Amino acid sequence: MKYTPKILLLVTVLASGLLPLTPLRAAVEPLVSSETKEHKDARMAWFRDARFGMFIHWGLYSVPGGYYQGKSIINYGEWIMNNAKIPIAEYAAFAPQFNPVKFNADEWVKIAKDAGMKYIVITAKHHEGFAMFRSKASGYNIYDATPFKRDPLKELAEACRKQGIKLGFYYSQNLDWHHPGGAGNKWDPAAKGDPDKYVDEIVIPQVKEILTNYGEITVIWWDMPGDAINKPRADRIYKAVMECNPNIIMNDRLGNGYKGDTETPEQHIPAQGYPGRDWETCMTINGTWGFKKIEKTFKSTETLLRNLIDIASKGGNYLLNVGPDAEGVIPAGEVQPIAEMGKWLRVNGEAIYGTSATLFGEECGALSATEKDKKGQPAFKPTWDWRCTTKPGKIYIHILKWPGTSFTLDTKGKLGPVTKAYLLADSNKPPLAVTQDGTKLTVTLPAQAPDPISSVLVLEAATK
Ligand code: FHN
Repeated sequence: MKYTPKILLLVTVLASGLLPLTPLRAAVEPLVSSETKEHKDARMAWFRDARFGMFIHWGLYSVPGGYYQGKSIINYGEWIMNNAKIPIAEYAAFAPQFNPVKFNADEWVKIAKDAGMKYIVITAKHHEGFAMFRSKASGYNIYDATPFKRDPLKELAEACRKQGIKLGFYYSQNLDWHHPGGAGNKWDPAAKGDPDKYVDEIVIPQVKEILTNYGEITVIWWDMPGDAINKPRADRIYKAVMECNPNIIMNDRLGNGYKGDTETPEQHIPAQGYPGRDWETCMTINGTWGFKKIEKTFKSTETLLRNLIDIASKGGNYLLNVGPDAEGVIPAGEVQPIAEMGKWLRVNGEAIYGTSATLFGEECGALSATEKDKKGQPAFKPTWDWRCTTKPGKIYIHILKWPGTSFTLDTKGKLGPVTKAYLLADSNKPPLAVTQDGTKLTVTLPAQAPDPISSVLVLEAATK
């Protein structure tokens, strides 16, 4: 067995009889080592309340929009430089063509707000290496290298502040196919360089720029960690972030053992969430993160709402992506379903925002006896009858499949006597008849569901 410093530390910590988990995290993330639970809870409070955010993938890739030399390139639009192995100089020639004159930060933020989203995370720099902000560290940025001559992140920060939306930045710290020393570009020799120089002269200065020039930035969203972000480099990046904003929420993708504050399942909803950890499922509305002209199929409002409800019922957040085009317009096919989500949330938001996870869990589905998942484990088969979220004194039953005139639930002894039951969508909220026989609870419902996708039944009761 090879005794790495981490294993030696673990052995020392266990042998010394100290609590292993906190010091271990502390050793990896030294600058938050002294954080108390109270401090962490206060730091995470807005995120836990938010439940729904907008991810924005916007970069130079919106110019080709998925096409290169007249051919449609498969896979995600923001990966076109890599998928088509476009040389650095040729790709950089998209910059003079990038003039998103229809970009309107107030409109983008309004779209998010009307959808019921509470925060935005936007790509400040994706793997292509192009900064979507005015950067002194690299001239390869939207202000200096395009005819646009504006800083969209500045405008977005201002609009978010005006409209009361939190703002976070995505930053690709490892993959950078443009700057020498960045990881991932094996097709153009011009990408060769010193990774330390790349981290010290591009990543750290740019991270400092985005965390200090735009007012309060609440999230730093790393992506695609890899070997190039070794321990000393990860430590230097982390230190820079903490110096700029020790209260920032950081995801789990910095690399080299940094667990961050949030788990980030991508394009899927974990069967049971992550009990004991904050988490956020990020997902596309269509088949790409960055804009692609060919993408015309979008998830339905029903699918997206069901996902949001499912995620909230497992204690997580939904970070739903939009990919604006080269003119700065969010495709209508993405705006329409999220606007519908907003309508539903205006009636039923009480059962999503600031809620905690289900009291039960079995309603989400079960492991299949026969089917296996990609890892060869029994596949999780979701069921879609109902979901549950809670707040002190209230249990919200999100009824996805209307059961007719009565809803029956085995409370498993997890709630006390129900003092009132009503439908959230019912403006007068007349009480519904309830019977409780041991752990069997029955609520009389109207024959028709108030909402075709999900209707929320509120039970007022103490939870055990
Ligand atoms: O490679 C990226 C991808 O382009 C996109 O940014 C997603 C969002 O989570 N993250 C990476 C893949 O995991």
